[in-house]
Amino acid sequence: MESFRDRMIAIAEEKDSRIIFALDVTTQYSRASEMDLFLRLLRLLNGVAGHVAGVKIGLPTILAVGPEAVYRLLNEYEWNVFFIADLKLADIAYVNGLVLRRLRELGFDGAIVHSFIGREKGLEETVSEARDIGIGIVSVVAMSHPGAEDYINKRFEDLVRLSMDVGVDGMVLPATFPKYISMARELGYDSVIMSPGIGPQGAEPGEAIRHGSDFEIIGRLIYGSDDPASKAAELHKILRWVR
Ligand code: O7M
Repeated sequence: MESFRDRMIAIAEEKDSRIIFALDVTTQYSRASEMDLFLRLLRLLNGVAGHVAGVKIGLPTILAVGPEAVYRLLNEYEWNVFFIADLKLADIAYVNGLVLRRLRELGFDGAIVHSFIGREKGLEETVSEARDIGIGIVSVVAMSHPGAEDYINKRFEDLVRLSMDVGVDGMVLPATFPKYISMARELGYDSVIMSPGIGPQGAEPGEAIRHGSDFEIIGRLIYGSDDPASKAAELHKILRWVR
C-alpha cells in the first residue's frame, strides 16, 4: 500500500503545489448553522481545491460541522487532495489509536500527533498502530507562536530525533522560526516537512520552502480573503512543487 508520505508527494507533484490549506472555519452551534457551514465548506473547497495539495481540518471545523458532515465532505466528492486531521493528539498510544481508527473511518489520510509525549507507549506505538490502521502520522516538533520558545522548541532536537527514529511520515516545523527547518535537514531528516505561520503569524509565503520545508500550511490568508479562490491561485504561483 502507498505510504502517506508517498501519497502527499505524488499529489503535490501532480498538482504542482506546496500548499496545505488549513480549514479552520467555524460557526456558532445550531442545526441550521451546521448546514450553512457545510455549504460554506463545499464552496470554499470548490474554489481552492485545484490549487492545494492537502487540506488540514482541525477541531474548530470538526466540532462545528460534526463528524457526519466531515465524512460526507471527504467521501462524497472528488477533491484530489490529501486530508489531514489536526487534533494534535497528545494522549497515551492506546487512546491515540482509538482516535486514529475513527479518523481513518471518516476518510482522513493522515493525522497530527504531538511528539512531546515521548517514545514508550507514546509516539512509537502510536506510529505502529497508525500503520496497522492505514493512516499517516505527522508529528509536531516545534511550534509557530512566540510562547513555543518557552518549552516545546527548546527540546526541538530531541523531538526531531525521536520522530525520525519511530518513522513518522512528516513533521510540523514553524515558518516563523525557520532555523528549525534548516536544522532538521542538517540533522539528516529527509522526509516531509510542513510549516505553518504564513501571513497573520508573520512569515512570508515561500520563506519556509526556502529553508527546506516541503509544504506551507496556510489558513486565514486564504479563507479570510474576500476571494479565497483567487488568493489560493496567487499563492499557488509562488508555491509550486517544481520550479
Ligand atoms: O495560517 P493560519 O495562521 O490561519 O493558520 C495556521 C494553521 O496552522 C492553523 O490550523 C494552526 O492550527 C496550525 N499550526 C500553527 O499555526 N502553529 C503550529 O505550531 C502548528 C500548527 C499546525 O498545523 O500543527 C499541525
